[in-house]
Amino acid sequence: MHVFHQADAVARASRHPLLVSHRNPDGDTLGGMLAFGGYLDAIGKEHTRFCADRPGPGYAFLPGIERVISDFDEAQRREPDAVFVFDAGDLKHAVMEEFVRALPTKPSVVNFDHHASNTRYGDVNVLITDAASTTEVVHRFLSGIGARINRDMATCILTGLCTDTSNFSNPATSASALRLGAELLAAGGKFSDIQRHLVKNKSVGILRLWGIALERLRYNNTHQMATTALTIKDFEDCGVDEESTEGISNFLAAVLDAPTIMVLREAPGGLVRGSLRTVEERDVSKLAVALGGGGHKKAAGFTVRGRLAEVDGTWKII
Ligand SMILES: [Mn+2]
Repeated sequence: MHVFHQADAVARASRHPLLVSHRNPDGDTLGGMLAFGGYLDAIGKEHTRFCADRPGPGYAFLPGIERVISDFDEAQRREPDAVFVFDAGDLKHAVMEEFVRALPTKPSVVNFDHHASNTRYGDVNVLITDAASTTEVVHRFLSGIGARINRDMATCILTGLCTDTSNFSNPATSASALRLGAELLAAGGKFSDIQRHLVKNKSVGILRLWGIALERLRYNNTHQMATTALTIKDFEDCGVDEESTEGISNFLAAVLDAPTIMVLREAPGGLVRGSLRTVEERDVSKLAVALGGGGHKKAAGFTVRGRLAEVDGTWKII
């Protein structure tokens, strides 16, 4: 049986599926979960939508987002007997490892993803690494089983595509991504809503933070890498939280003439997060994996212990 039909069989056989987005959710993991949820609604399958972290207010426009819960106990009370995970390279990323193990129902796990570093942790793995987004994977699944895609599902799928292609501008923008974008617009996907809520949404504080990041940009000839760094003090000075760095690396990748870009930022709890982008035939996921992270060839990230310090004009993790 084709993997699409295996995944569908798990959904149809399940009494109560649990759909899961990864933590620090983005438009792709949420869009994938919500589009799949739309399909379950269409076949009359009661289900739960879960994300360990509350989706940011910017995602409130996504149809069905109001049904997403973040309470583990509540999710457990609904006794899910199948778990569908979207856009997470491993169960840890979805904060589901222990949760799934602890469920008395011993659920089947279905994994929808497009990350090359995916560990194939599911009982069914719908893993398509040439897809631009997990929502493209979900779309291929829905098309493959002959499901109808309504307007709301089209908006959710388009949101993931926009997120992971940086609005059809980064190297993930494949021919199939552009074709799918056109198809979703024709199906009623609300592209202008997505742009308004996820792009044209930066406050003065956020752009001041970006200003600091731009001022600190340095180029290393040996590694052919542009690097910048943001500290917790920078977030405080600009009156924004650490999450506000989302988008800086994508913005730099869209406009900066450098083969590789690394944005380092301090996070609460003595952590430093690194965000890597490349526009060339390099594989930044290898560097990210070496540092305990993961991602795609062209966009990857990692988290390490430490803090940032400027030493002789360059930023170091100490
Ligand atoms: Mn993705």
